[in-house]
Parts: sequence; structure tokens; C-alpha cells
Amino acid sequence: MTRRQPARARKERVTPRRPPVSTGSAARPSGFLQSFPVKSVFCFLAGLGLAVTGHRAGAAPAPVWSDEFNQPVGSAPDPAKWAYDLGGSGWGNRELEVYTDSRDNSRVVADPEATDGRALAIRAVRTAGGGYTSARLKTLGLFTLTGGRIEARIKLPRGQGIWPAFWLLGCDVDHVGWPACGEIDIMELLGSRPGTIYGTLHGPGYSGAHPLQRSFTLPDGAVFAAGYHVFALDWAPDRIIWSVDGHVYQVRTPADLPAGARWVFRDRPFYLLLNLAVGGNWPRDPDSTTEFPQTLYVDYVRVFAPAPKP
Ligand SMILES: [Ca+2]
Repeated sequence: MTRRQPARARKERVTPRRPPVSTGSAARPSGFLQSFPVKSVFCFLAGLGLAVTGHRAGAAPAPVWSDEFNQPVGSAPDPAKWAYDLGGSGWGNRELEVYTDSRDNSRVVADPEATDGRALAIRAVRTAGGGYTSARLKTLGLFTLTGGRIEARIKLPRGQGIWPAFWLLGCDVDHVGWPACGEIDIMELLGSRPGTIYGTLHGPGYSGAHPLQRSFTLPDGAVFAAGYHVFALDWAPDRIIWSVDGHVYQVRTPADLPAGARWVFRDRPFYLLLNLAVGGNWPRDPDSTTEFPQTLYVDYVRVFAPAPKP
């Protein structure tokens, strides 16, 4: 396992995530001061809402939030559910892509392999000038959660320098910084190792060179680009479980933390992200073997409420 590499890549990942030019609350410095209280209140209310809906007696096990990505082909991701991170600052990892809100980089497409025939496609494109564009979607300001089951059915891209991710970030990242805000990576893949995915926790005292991380590799040389797989996180206040297609490959509790470190995944709101990066400290840059465009297909994302307390 190359744990030092991803750790180093992630060490600076979050704090510089703001694009150099962006909109609304992402602008600094005034945007930071003005937007944080709004985001915080929203995160609190959204988290509270999830907690409330999760304890309805006798409720059927339906998602409390989901996107089936079954809008008309060509549609943008639902703006009521997803916002964009925009720009190309490298995101603290020396990534090469510029994130856009263009339909070139994110749209609903027809896919017979999707459960409902349609999926979100996040596409990394090489531009005529030799750069790359892609997309990074987030639910910040629209939906947050403090636990439960999160799952997504995803068909992954491949190739040297290709780095897709489905993950969670603490809503207070702008206030407390990273890694104090906490980061839960439900699934990351390096396109140079297309049969292996990673699940990771980053927090204060266990990021940088020492995140909590395990990988899962498909048997018999199979690759994640060959079809859809379900990546899930079962998140209780003091236990986080990662699985692929129902196979659990990692369980983490506060007992796994380094001495004196703080578990930052209890009763704090997080938001979802889906992105497709190109290059960066961990995957390294694309090379002559990398084919573009590369596409991350998402059939659905579903969030289920935490199990009621006995
Ligand atoms: Ca779908």
C-alpha cells in the first residue's frame, strides 16, 4: 500500500480548495466572513432534519435524500441538489483540471447499464490547448448529513493520472480548516490501478502521512471501469463501515485513532462531493497512455437515515 503518497497529497488538499476566481460565498475575504454563518445554520438545520426524519416510527426504509439522475438526457445535475466547485487552482494537490459547470463536463446521459437507463456523467476532457476540464459537484448549502447509510452506484474511469472520488467533507471546513473539519472518502480510485479503490478518514492527527485508510481490489484482475459497482458507507456516531457491492472491507472506530487524537465524525454535519480530478500529487500526471475523455458515471446516490437507537 502506498499510504504515504495519498497522505501527502491530502495534507494540503482542503484548505486551498477555493478557486482563484469563483462566485458568491467562495470569494475571499469578505465572502468567507459573510457566508460562514449562513452555511453553518443551514448545515445545522439540514442535519437536524435528517435526524428527525430518520426516527419516524414504522417508516419504510426509503432514502431520506437521493438523486437517481433520471432527468432528461442532456440535463444539468439537479440544481436543487448539487452545486459546483469551480476553477483550477490545483486544489492543494497540484491537480491539473479546471472545474466547470459546462454540460461538456457534467450532464445526464442515457446508459443501458444504469438501473433506470440514465446516469450522471462527469467527464474529464483534454482541451485543444493541452489542459483539462472536468466537474466537481457538492451538496453544501443544499443537503448535509450527520450519519446514516450513503451509497452510490458508480462506473469508474481509468488511466494514468485519472482520480475520481465520492466523498464527504465537514461543513465547517471554512471555519476550523482541514483536517479539523474531517473528511470521509467513501471511494477514491487511481486510474493507473483500475482494479483498486480506497476508503479513507482524515482528521486532526490522522491526515498527512497517517490517514486511516484501506483499499479493496477486485479479484482476478477485474477493473472498476468494466461495469457499475455499489460503494457504500454505513456511518454511526462511533463506527464507520466501508463496503463494495455489500462486501465490507474496512471498519473504523475511535479506537483506531492515534493516542490523543480526536474523532470528528460524531454529530457534526458533512456534505457530499463527487468529482473527477486529473493529475495531482497522488495519481501523478496523465501520460501518453491516458485516453481522453474519461467519464465517471453515477447511476444514483442514496442516503438512508441512521438506524433508530434501541
Ligand atoms: Ca439513474
